[in-house]
Amino acid sequence: MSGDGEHWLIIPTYEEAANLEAIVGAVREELPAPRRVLIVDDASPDGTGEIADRLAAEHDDVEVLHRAAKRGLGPAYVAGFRRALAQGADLVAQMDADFSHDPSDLPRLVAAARDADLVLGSRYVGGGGVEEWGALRRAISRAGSAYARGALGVGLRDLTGGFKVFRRAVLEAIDLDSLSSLGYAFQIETTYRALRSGFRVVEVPITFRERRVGESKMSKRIIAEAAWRVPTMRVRGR
Ligand SMILES: Nc1nc2c(ncn2[C@@H]2O[C@H](COP(=O)(O)OP(=O)(O)OP(=O)(O)O)[C@@H](O)[C@H]2O)c(=O)[nH]1
Ligand SMILES: [Mg+2]
Repeated sequence: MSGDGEHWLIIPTYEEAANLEAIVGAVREELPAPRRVLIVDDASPDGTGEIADRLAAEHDDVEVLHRAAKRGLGPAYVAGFRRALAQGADLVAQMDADFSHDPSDLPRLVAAARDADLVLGSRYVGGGGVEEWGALRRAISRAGSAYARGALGVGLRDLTGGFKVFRRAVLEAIDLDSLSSLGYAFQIETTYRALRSGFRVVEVPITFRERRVGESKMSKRIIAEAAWRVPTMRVRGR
C-alpha cells in the first residue's frame, strides 16, 4: 500500500489563501519523512482550493481533498482521517493553517508518538503557553479546558487544542462515524474517546500564537457547542 508507515499531516482550510503556501512549505521541511500532507478545503471563496491544487501539482507529497461547502472543522477532519486511514497512514497529525501552531514543533510531537497513542500539543503544561492573546480569550480558553476536564473527569490540561498526533489504532477505534461536533467540542471528543478506549495520551508543551493573517473564525456558537456537548459525551461514554 502506498501510504504504509507514512506520517500524514492534515491541514483543514477555510479562507487561508494568505497562509497556505507558506504553511505547506514549512511543514514539508519539518514533518519527518516519509510524509504526506493533506489539505482539506471547504470550497473557500478566497481561492485557497486553487492554491492547494497548485501545491499538490508541484509536490508529490501534497494532496487535496475538496469538500463542497463549509461544514465545520470536525467534519473536515473526519474526511481527512478517513482518507489517511484508507491510504495506510501510520501516524496522523493535525494542525491549523494559520501559523498558530509552529511547524517546527512537528518533529517533537511526532517523536512523542513513539511512546504514546495520542500526542496533544499543549498550551497548559509547563513550558507551554499562548502569545498575543488578550486576557479575555486566554480566560475563555483556560476555562474551556478546565470545564471539560472537570465534566469528563480527565487529568489532561489542554483539551481544546488542535495540534495533535494520532497513532492509526486510535482513529480506527474511536468510531469516526458518530463524531458530529464542529469546533472545540470535536477536539475534546476525539481525545476523550481515545482515553476511554484505554489509549495512552500525552501532552507536549507548545507555544500557541495568534493567527498570522486572515480573519478569526472563532464564534460564540462554537464555544456554546462545546459547553453543551461536553456533558453529553460523558453520558454516552458510560
Ligand atoms: N475545511 C475547513 N477548515 C476550517 C473550517 N473552519 C475552520 N477551518 C480551518 O481550521 C483551522 C482552525 O480554524 P481557525 O479559524 O484558525 O480557528 P481558531 O484558531 O479557533 O480561530 P482564529 O485563528 O482566531 O480564526 C484553520 O486552518 C482554518 O482555516 C471549516 O469549516 N472547514
Ligand atoms: Mg486559528
